[in-house]
Formats: sequence, C-alpha cells, structure tokens
Amino acid sequence: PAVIRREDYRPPDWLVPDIALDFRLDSMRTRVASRLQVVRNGDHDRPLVLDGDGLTPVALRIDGVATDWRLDGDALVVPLPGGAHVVEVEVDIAPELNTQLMGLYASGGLLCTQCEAEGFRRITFFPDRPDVLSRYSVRMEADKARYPVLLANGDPVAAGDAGDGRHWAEWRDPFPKPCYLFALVAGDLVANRDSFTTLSGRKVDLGIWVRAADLSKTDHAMTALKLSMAWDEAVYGREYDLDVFNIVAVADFNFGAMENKGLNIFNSRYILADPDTATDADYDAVAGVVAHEYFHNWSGNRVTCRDWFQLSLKEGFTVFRDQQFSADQGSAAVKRIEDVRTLRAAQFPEDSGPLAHPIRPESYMEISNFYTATIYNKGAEVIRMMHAILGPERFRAATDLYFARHDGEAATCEDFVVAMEDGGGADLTQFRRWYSQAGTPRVVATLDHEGTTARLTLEQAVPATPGQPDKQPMVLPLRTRLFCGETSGPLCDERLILLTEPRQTFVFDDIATRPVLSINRGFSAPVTVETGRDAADLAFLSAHDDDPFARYEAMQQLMLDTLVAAVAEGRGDHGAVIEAVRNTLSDPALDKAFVGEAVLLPSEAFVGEQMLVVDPDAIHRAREALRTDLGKALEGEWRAAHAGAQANRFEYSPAAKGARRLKTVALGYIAAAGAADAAELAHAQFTGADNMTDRQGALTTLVNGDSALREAALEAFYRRYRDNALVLDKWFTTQALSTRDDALDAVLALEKHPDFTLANPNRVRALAGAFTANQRGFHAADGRGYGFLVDIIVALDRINPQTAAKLVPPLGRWRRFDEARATLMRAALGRIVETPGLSKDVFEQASKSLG
Ligand code: HT7
Ligand code: ZN
Repeated sequence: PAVIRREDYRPPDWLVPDIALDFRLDSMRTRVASRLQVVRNGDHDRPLVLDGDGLTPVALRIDGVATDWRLDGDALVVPLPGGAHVVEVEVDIAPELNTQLMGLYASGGLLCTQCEAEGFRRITFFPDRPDVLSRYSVRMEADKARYPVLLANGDPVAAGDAGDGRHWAEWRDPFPKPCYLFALVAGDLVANRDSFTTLSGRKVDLGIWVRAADLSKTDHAMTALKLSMAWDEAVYGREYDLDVFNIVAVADFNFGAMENKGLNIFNSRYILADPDTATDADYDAVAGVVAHEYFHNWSGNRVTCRDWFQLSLKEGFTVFRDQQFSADQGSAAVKRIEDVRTLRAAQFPEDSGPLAHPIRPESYMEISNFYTATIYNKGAEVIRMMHAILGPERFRAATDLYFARHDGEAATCEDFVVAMEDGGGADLTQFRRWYSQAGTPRVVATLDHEGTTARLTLEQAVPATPGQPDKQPMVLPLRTRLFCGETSGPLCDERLILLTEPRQTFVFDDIATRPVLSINRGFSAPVTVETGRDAADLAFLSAHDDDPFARYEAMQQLMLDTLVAAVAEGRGDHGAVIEAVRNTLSDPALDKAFVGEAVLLPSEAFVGEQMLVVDPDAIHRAREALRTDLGKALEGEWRAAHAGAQANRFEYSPAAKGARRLKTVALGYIAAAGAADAAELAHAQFTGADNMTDRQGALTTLVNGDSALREAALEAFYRRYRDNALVLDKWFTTQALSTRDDALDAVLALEKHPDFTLANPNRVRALAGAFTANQRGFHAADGRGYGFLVDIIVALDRINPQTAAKLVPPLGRWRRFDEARATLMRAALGRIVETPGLSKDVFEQASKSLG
C-alpha cells in the first residue's frame, strides 16, 4: 500500500465552496445525487480529482451537460476547462451491505453515517480531505414508516410528504466544513428534548435520539451536554453557534463517538446510562465523551485540521479540554489518577514498541490506524504541559487568540504553537520537539543534601524509536517539592522546574534536614522518573505528600518496587506496602474514591512494563501473593470499609461513587484473603445491589474465584441482561479478564457463544480486546491466546478492517517477552501478514509490528 507523507502536503487543486446532496434513502439501494460548485485553486491546469471508494458513477454532468466519466483507480478524474463549474454526480450505494461501518451504513434498522477520516468517499465522489471546506445543503427522502426521523447537519429548513408512503426533509449547515464532519441519520427514533440558552441569550434546541426503549437512559447524557455547554462558555469563552444540537445513539460503531457538526453520532455505550445497567465508570465515560464531542464544535469543527497529520491538533486539545471538564465535575485528583493510568496502560507501551510515532506523525498507510493513544492521550499531555508553562491566564489568552485567528480555517499544530507563543508570551522553540519526537522520556533524579543546601540533579534521555535513532533533549516541566521525613512538613514551596538540558542541577537553599523528593507532581510531564527513593521515603510520601497524585504515585512506586523484587527473588517482603495501605485506609481526611484508587495494586501489565523481559506467570504469582497478604493483614479494615458502604442507596454523587469504589475494592481483598465467607459476601452484594457498579464488582469477585456461587451468578447475570447488548458486553469482558487459570479456555468457549458476533465492534472489543489486557491468559506459554487473536483478526478483517486492525498491537510487544513467546508472537503476526486479500489497515499494523 502507498505511504502518505506529511512533507508531501500540497494545497487542494480545486475548492468546493458549496455542495447540495440529495439522498433517496433505502437500505439496499440508496441513490446519492451530489451537486458541487467547484472553483480552481491557483494557476494550474490539473483536472478535478474526486475521491471515491467502491463507487461507480450512474451519471456525471458538467454545467448541466451529461459527460463521459473516467476512473483512475477509485478516483473520478474530471478535466475542466474554466475557473468555476458545477459538477453533478449520481451514485448508488447499499448501506445494508456496508459492514465496515464507514460511509452510510445500517445499524439496528437505522441508517447513519461515519465519515471521519475517509468515509465520505464511500458515499459520493468528493475531494475527501479536511482542507476543502464547503457549505452543505442536504435533502433526504425515505419511507416514512421505516424512517420517520430524518436528521442532518446544521438547522432543519423544510420537510414534507413525498407521496407513496415516503417523506422528505431538508437541512442546511451555514458553517463551511470538511466532508469528514458530514452526517445524516434516518430511523425510527424518539428524542429526549431540552434546551440551552447561550451566553448571548440564544436558545438552542437539544435532542438526544434513541430507540424508544432506551429513552429513559438518556437523562445523564443530557445533563452532561448542558454542563459541557456552560463549561465551555465559562472556561474557554466558546459559545454554541447553531439553533439545534442533536445527538444520535447507534449500536454498531467503530469508535466512541463522532463530532459531526450539529449532529453528533455516538456509540450507544457512551449515551445510555441508568443505575441498573451502567457502572459509575460508565456514567463518567458518558459525561466525558459527551463533553469531548461537544467541545470539538470549536476545537475541531470551527477550527479544523489542514491534513490528517495534524490530527492531534483537534484530538489532543479536545481530550485535554474534556479532562479539565471532568476534573471540575468531581474529584480532580481521582480524575488525574485515572487519566495517568490510561496513559500508562495504553500510550506508554505504544511509545516503546514498533508502532511508536510522534503526536504529529510523518507518514501513514491508513489514517484510521493513527487514532491512537499517542495522538489522543499523549497529545493531551502536550497541551497540558503548555498550560503548565504558561499558567491558566496566559493559556486562556493564547487559546482565545488561536480561535480568533483560525476560525473557519483548516489549521496546523504549528499554528497552535504559534498562537500559544503569541497569545501566551512564551518561546516554545525547543518545546516543539514534543510534536516531532516519539518515545517516553526517562528522567533520573538524584538528590544530595549538605549543610543547608539540597542539590537536585536531573538527567533526561529519550529512547530510540522506529525511524528515530537519535533524540534531542525535551522541555520537561516538572512540578517539584521537598519534604522533611522526620517532621512531615514541606521544606520549600512547590517549584515548576523546566528541565531542558540532558543534565541539569537545581539548588534548594535553607534546607536544614534531609529532604524527601516529591517530583513530577500531578504528573506534570508524561515521562518516567527514576528517583531511587527507598521504601521509607515512599511510605512517608504516601501518607504526607500534599499533592494527591504524588501521594498515589508514591504508593504505586512502593507497590511496584515490592512486586519487581518479588518477581526477581521468588518471594516478597510485603511489610512496607501493608503498613502504607493500612495508613491510607485509616486516614479519615481522605475521600473514599481516592482511597479506592490508592490501595489498588498496579496491573500485571504495568508491572511487566517495568521489566526487560516480562514473565507473565511470575508477575501473576507475585501480585496474587501480595493481594493475599494485604487481604489477610488488613482483613478487619477491609471488612469495615466494605460494611461502611453497605447502606448506600444509589446516588450519582462523588461521595456515593467513592463509597461504591472502595466497597468493591475491599470485597476483592476480602476474597484475596481467602475468607471463608467471601463468596457469600460477594453473592449478597450481587443479589442485593441496586446498581450496576456494585453488581458488576461483585460478579468480578465471584468470577475470579472458584466458589459454587460463581456459575450461578454468571447465569443469573446472563439471564437478566441477555437482551441488553451493552450489559452483555460486560458479561463477556468480566470473564475475559478473569484472573483464574482457565481464563483462556473460557474465552475460547465464549468465542463460540451464540451471543458472540464479529458484526458488532463493541462485542469484539468486549471479548477479544479485553482478553489482550489479561496478561497471563493472553500470553499463555502454548500460544493459544495468540492463535485465538489471529483467528479473530483475520476473520474480522473481511468484515470490518478498522476494528480488526485495532486488535493487532498487543502482538507487536514480542520484543518484551522470552524467546519462546516472542517466536510464537512473530509467527502469529506472520500468519496475519501472509493472509491473502488483507486490508491495508491490518497489513500496516501487522507488518510494522513485525519490526
Ligand atoms: N473524531 C472522532 C474520530 C472517529 C473515528 C475515527 C476513525 C474511524 C471511526 C471513527 N469514529 C469517530 C472521534 C473523536 O475523537 O471525537
Ligand atoms: Zn475527538
């Protein structure tokens, strides 16, 4: 497949200021007629080239005259004599047969679209690139009984009957937009309707459209939408700009959601929530994704991307914005912990593996492979660092300038950084390396103390990544503070250290006693820091640091050091961790949500990340042994924590969520202790729960154990929710993540379960995607875990290449495993690459993963 390079960017040869689209909708044969006003861009004689994907013109007219057409590959090449023309093209497409879920497709009786990144070319011929901005008017005609609701971007302008049981509607979007933001939906939907009055007093009609049976599950999303609209006005001065804002939930979706102008389309998992079916984490995810897509209206839609290499311009910035929003709604500390955990679980492995790329990549074969944790989550960390360097006021001045300067344009990451410099008054010359260098920087910190002076020496190195053997030093903003172990007081104010050289020493005066280092507080830079702090210092910080993230981090480091030593030596000394956890559990000043996070052991995968060669079985043994000792040593505390949250009736508030979190964590430790009544306790929580958080938490505990109640709970859960696809996904995932020895056998059996299907991406992710996170099960020494994944990838590739390609990266971690596993993983990748007729999506991921 061809490689697309950033350096090859050229402005479009032709612009399309206006487009009119006419859809005669039908699930098997939709006729799409498009009318493009095209204008030559610059002095050249090149033809108009319209991208297509699997399309054949039914008719082509230029300035009203029928014309012969010529395809070059999939593209329609139209030689045009003048500077401006009207080009009309008609095509037929079959939404029902569109299993890729890109373009116009059918989902549960609805017709809907997904155009980002390059799906519009599956609907009609068009210059499918984000720097061609057009005003859209859309007419849809459809069977009135099957598709009573017809929605598109912008505002509705007219509707009527078309006779023969058909009807039509017209929508117009006044804001020029790239075609990746085009959307329509036709279906039998009902709306949760509300309104929002903007800062300047305009009333916006809001609608969340779902199947009638799901209407009762849309209130949380609506609340989140209104909170997001108000938040963006208050924090970024961004007001909504159309008279309507619609959201539609669909069951079959390749991603989380899509920010189409005025018509967001969502994976139903990020809209539907009620206490019986959604966990607290689901509620938070709904609010976060609703906010994310809404915020795109400015960071992505009003200011869009010039080309797909600039994807992080909209995604990194918008993730940062949604993280800020969520932090403002509840516990900022817990939100930061969760975001860093996600970064470490998804992005750090990417950054240290064969698919590592900078947040602004230099090349790709298939752009949908670059919707990665690096673009999104590391991209957000890069914006966060600029926020830290400038401070909130100057950052706001800079974003105001960015939006004012580039409104209505297709911009670049460089434009964003220049706006940060001009509006925020900073020189970000060296900082720009975050856009071009891949890899997670490593910092080694050494703290010396003599007399009343402490010297902190910091060394940084950025590891080599594919295509980037030599790296330059980065700008690392490290929030730092010194504490005194004996008196527990801070010894200095927090400093924002800017590490810019490979090695620098920072001096702290008036430090009379031996200091304890607290560094990278709030995870101010997305790096790893090696401090050499001993167990006593870590335990001290875990109890006394005034930065909650640093406190959590100290506990994690203590746990990690303990586990790594245990893996190396076969047995561990758990005393320090037990005492630190005891202190945390007994600190009445801490909120329960924080405690629930702080006392959790790092995942097996994250322990593996610390090792040169991952030994999944040894890590599992070491972690289970520590869990058991923690459970036993603190059984009284766990029981108190569990019982303390028992009376909690469902309420979606930070305090109630925190109590539920700690309750299930405590239950897990009681089970780990081997308590005789653990299964009964879990089963009582399972049957007595008035919410999904408690129910799924209890199910997880039972599924990880071997009590007779295990099968009964699985069966009861299945029977209760067999008709609810989103909850059934949880049933698959809970089993895929089981810590039991038979997890792999269970997954192989579940693949044959009548409710498992490759047609629904959520279901695939729920079983196969989740299983790749089960380090011991997936990396079973006999390679059956790899075989399972390859079979799924190859079969799914024929249906939905995008979703299939997302399953490949875990196999690319082969360099981190022992020779035998590495050989099996490479063979698995080889099997994929050699499959005839492979998509470029999967080919790119698998061939790069082979290294
Ligand atoms: N901007 C949206 C990306 C997206 C997408 C990408 C590839 C294939 C399908 C997709 N659906 C949505 C989502 C977002 O970041 O908000
Ligand atoms: Zn986004």
